Amino acid sequence: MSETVSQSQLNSTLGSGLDVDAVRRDFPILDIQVGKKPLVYLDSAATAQKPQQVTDTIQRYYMMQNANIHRGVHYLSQSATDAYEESRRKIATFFNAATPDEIVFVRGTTEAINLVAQTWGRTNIKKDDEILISELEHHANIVPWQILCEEKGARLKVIPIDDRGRLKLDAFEKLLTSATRLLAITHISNAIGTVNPIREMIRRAHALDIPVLIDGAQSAPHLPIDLQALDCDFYVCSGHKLYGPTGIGILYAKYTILKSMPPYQGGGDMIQTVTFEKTTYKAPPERFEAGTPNIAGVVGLGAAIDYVQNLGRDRIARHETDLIAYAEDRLATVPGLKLIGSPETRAGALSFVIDGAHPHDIGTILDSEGIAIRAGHHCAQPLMRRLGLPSTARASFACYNTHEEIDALEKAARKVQKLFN
Ligand code: 7TS
Repeated sequence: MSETVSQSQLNSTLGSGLDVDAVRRDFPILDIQVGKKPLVYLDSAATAQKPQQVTDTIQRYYMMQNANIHRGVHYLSQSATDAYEESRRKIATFFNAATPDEIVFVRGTTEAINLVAQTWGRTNIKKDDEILISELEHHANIVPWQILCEEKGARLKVIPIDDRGRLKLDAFEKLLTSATRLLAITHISNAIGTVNPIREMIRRAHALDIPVLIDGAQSAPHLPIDLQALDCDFYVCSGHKLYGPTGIGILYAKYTILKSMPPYQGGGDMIQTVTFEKTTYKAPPERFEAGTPNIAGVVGLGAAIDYVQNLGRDRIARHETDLIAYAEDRLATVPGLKLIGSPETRAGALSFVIDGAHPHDIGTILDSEGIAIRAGHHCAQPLMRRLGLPSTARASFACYNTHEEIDALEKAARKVQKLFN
């Protein structure tokens, strides 16, 4: 590597203000070897690794605090309830929700979207209504709406993308009509990394009184999110992509909307009174949290939020922007390698193909070098079809990745190219 490149790498890392060596020490898994190679983890869009602060918190919860919440008068139950509700408050502050009551705990992005479709959607969507999504969506933001549309006789409309992988905003304008009842759109494409101009899109939808759901699965880990400034009606994300545990996620909705929504699941903890004749429900968020929730997951997610806040979301975003730009530059020099899409703003992930090599072969060869990427359709089959590709190889980035890891990716991609050409 030339000295100039090393210097610019150094500058950019210093420029982000993130001490990546220190960050990496918080993630013990990054020290494992794959075969005899050090692990290079470039699959954080699928799930991020967890810092020790999170795993310690979960362990401490089970060792010192474990009890069921919202029911016991005993010490442990109160302690667990306090920890659970403290996480809700932290998360509300982190995303700048108006109140913690706007935060509903769910299993993840997928469950959050299904919840909205099955409660708000079943109440508000009628025959011939339209739900507007985009060609960039993950299946989790397609299929729940399809199920709802089938049930109601409503129609799913799709904002197309251009060849650079950007939404066509002129088409978007035309697709917003008096029949549109909801805009449900991803903030960042998990497959190709496009960052959508959601603030402007929300503004335009609201000008026609159309509510907006933002799929934040890929944006919550990479961008500072201010829900009140964004003014979206729903925002959904998964804890496990945000350095938290699996099986916990967040549904945010404006309180007036949550209050208008019927329950999702019935059971314990979501009721006020039950008789065989009639049951009355608690107010949100409890109304949507039937049964014993993932208490340890909520507490662990709170620790993940603390962790991200301590590192600084702006610092993480600057570091990742550097990494993506560096990866784009380096990969572009590999003969026969094609980056998929070229949006002005990309975050979190990038996809590529290599002439003559199937993406699964790329994934396997990279794995033999200790490099973890994802190969496949990334749960975005309609996007793959639009791109004319069955699948891609995707590298995705997090606060703990380094320029050296991208050098390793470039080197391995060159090896693939040579093997197949
Ligand atoms: N929406 C987007 C944009 C996503 O990237 C994902 C997960 C989901 C929804 C669903 O999230 P879940 O936590 O409920 O599963 N994306 C990926 C991915 O890109 N690779 O594995 C999971």
